[in-house]
Parts: sequence; C-alpha cells; structure tokens
Amino acid sequence: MRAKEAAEDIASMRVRGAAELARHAAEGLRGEALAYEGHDLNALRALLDDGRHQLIQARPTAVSLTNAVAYALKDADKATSAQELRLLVSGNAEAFIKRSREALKTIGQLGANRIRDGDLVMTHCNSKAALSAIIAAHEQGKDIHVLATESRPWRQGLLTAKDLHQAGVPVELIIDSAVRSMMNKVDVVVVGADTIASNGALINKIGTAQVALAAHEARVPFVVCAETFKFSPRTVSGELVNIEERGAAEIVKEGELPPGVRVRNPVFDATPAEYIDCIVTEIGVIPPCAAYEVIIREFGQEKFFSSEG
Ligand code: RI2
Repeated sequence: MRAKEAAEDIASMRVRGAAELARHAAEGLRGEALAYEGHDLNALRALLDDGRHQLIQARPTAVSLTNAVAYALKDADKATSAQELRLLVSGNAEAFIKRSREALKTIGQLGANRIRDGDLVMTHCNSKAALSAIIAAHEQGKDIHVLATESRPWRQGLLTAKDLHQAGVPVELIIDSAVRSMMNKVDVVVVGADTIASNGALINKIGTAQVALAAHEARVPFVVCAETFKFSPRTVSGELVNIEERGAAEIVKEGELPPGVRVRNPVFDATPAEYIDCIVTEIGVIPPCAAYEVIIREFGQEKFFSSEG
C-alpha cells in the first residue's frame, strides 16, 4: 500500500479509529518508501513529502495521524542515500505500529483496574483503547455490563456492540439521547480519545462532552483511554485543535429539508479537563492536568513550534 491509497482509506473512513488510522498512515509511508526502486535520494524525499502531506490532510482532528507520520519520518533528513532512507522509514513505521499495539495492551490492563466487579460501564463511539480496558476487566472475571451509545451519524456504537458481544461481554445499545436518562444507573464511563490537548481537554467523537457532562452531574467517574501518541504537542504552542466537519449527506437524505436549510455535522467535540477523572495511558494512569508533562516527555521541546508536527 502506498501513501496515497492509505490517505484515501482514511479520508473516506474505510479505516477509522484514531489509533488504527495512525497505524494505517505509518503503513502507507512504509509502502511508499519500499516501493521506490531508484537511487535518487531527493526523488524519494519528494515522494515521502508528498505522501506526508496527503496523509496529514486526510482527517484534520486526530493528532495520532500527525504523530504517526512524524514518527515514521523521524531522522529522515539525516539519511545520506535512498537505500538508507528507505530502510529508516520502513523501520520507523514498523516500530510505531509495534509500539502502538503494545500500548493498547497495557492500556487494557491498567484501564481494567478502574472497572470494578458488578459495574455497569457506559462507552461512546468505538474506541479500541476503551474496549481494551473493558474486555480486560471482563477477562479478569469481573461481572460487568456495558451500555454502548449509538454514536450518530456513523453509528459506530453498533461496531462496539458487536466487538463486545464477540468478546463475551454483555452489552446493550442505547440511542445517544438516552445518555442522561440512563446515567443514574451507570458506575463508570470509559471512552477513547482522538486528541488530548496540553490543558488536559479531550477531543473525541461528537457527543462525548454531553456524556461527560451527564456523568459529572451524576457523580459517575469518567475515564479516558489514550495512547501517548494521541497527545498533541502543537497545543503546547497554543494551537487549537481543528474540529472536522463532515457533509450533510451523513445526516439527511436529499430533499428531506427545504432548500436553504443548512445541516451542521461537527464530528468531534471538546470535553474540558474538569470533567475527566483520569487518562489511562501506556505510561500510567494520569490526571488530565499531567497532559503537559506527558507531551514534554514524549515529544520534547523541539516539537512545540514546528509547523506540521
Ligand atoms: P481508538 C474514533 O474516531 C472515535 O472518536 C474514538 O473514540 C477514537 O477514534 C479513538 O479510537 P473516528 O475515527 O484509537 O470514528 O481508541 O471518527 O480506536
């Protein structure tokens, strides 16, 4: 698979989920590097640069994508031959994919500790990181039940219900507007992340902020599961997270509304740090106010002011 193909898969949402699309981007750059059979270092650099642009523009919100691309191209400027660059990018991409899979497992183990025997767990959208924790809790022998929100308009809640059912976890599906009504019965909310900002805010699937608000009001712990590559170094330099807005066709059919009525379809929202109890990462369970330190540890100072991460 070349970078262009990977970018198309991501933009069309054939591949989705913040971590999965990051791995797909890394795989695309690896493919781009390995497909080049020439000896012209600058020609390969140009191909990779083009691929990098296509990938990071494929979806604007999940920083995991930008971070994966940066990881795959780490030290690319130091390569002195096309062959060296090819091996470097391929090795970096493989290392990212391996690291991200290991992170998912660790998050599962740590996140499971936040889920107690007998808990009713609510989750929103379809996050592999959140599911890793929920399934690990079930595998530890805890008697848990899950409420999965439908997550309009793409209805990723159906994927969550299928994933949990397949893993043997009892699960029920609810429509998004049933969240407040069901919250009094819920013991813990576990969600994933597309991006974590330096102030500890969570950017995740639209509706997450409403779930968090309802959990806060009902005094239900709200747990976020996020690999460290979902933390955004660019937010340290004050950059705001760009919230993707998708087309009206995902919400209404043609002719359902009078002409001139506009449909808004923001697909992510921001949950403030004060509604988050903890963030489960592969380097430990942290309070949201520690997001800045995670960014410094993982990305270093030099990333803060780069224009494309
Ligand atoms: P994992 C998804 O975005 C959801 O917002 C989900 O919570 C988040 O990515 C993290 O997913 P989308 O691609 O990386 O469905 O934990 O728009 O799988």
